[in-house]
Amino acid sequence: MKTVYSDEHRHQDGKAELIDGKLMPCFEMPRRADMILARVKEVKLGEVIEPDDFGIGPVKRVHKANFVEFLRGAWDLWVKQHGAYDALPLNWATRGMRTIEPEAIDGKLSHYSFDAGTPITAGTWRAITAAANVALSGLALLAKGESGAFSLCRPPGHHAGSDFYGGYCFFNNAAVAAQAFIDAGARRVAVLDVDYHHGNGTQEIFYERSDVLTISIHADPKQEFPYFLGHADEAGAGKGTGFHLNLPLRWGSAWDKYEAALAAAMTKLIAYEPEAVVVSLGVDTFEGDPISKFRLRHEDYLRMGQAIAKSGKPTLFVMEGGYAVEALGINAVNVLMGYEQAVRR
Ligand code: FKS
Ligand code: ZN
Repeated sequence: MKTVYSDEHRHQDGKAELIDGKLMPCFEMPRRADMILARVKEVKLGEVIEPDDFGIGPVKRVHKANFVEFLRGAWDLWVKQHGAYDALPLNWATRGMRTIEPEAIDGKLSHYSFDAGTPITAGTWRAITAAANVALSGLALLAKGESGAFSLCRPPGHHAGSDFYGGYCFFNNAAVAAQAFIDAGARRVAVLDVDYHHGNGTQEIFYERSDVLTISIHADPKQEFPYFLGHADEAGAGKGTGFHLNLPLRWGSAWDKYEAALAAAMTKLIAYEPEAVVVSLGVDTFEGDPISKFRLRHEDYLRMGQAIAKSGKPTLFVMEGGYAVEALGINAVNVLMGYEQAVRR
């Protein structure tokens, strides 16, 4: 399997996030991608290629223009107001307040975000546009006939919605790729999100559509971030009714529970008969993950890849989360190797 990778991800290198009541060094760091790339090379997974530049057009197919322009200009506005250090929001609109976009940059950060863990830095724009290109270039490999491709995106994307960022995510790389499949003529695409956290952004973007089936297996939002979406009764709306599936699992879940959820996801996915599959690949389901509470082990990721291969459809793996940095390469690449073993059989 080929990997698409760009060094541009290094430009997203935030100093700190607010987590568990403390300002801590960012868990979402450049070294994550280094570890995964090193493992790709170590096991000789396949060629590593640079992305092409697709411009901002495909990003604007899933994100609103005002949101994209906010991200493009946010750092400069912040520096003018405060100086050249990372931008973090501090408060949010709640019930009974209004959603008018403020003029001041601090208010704009609050307006477009949903957490204080996602710093906008000097290099954020460079890194997020490159990550979208990495996703789109993976799709181009499938269009050329590959049965699988790996887009080693960083920063991740699945929490980013049509006009909001958060959870370390700015542009929804997987959603950009799924939409590009549709725009290239696919009638049905499925997005399967196996990150530990609910893919709230992906859900929001495609919630009222039947041409993109979205499925997320994740920690129950009653217990876990992002808390306010991801419950089992969210099944799509309007034309999209029946085309979204959430499979929340309780803290402490190990492979037995996970396997059952993944089997249910694959049954739904296969019945949909998509022309292609996009996997939001997070490996923060690992037992050693520092911010998560599932208990998957190294070998479970091989099984995960094998189960995903059952669709028989061209599959694009888009990197999302995973914070047990030393184990990240093994876990992410195990999914890809499990997939390849099953496809070749
Ligand atoms: C829990 C605090 C949680 C934010 C967690 C963000 C997770 C991001 C991710 C992504 F794939 F997007 F990177 N703080 N006490 O792993 O879902
Ligand atoms: Zn996650």
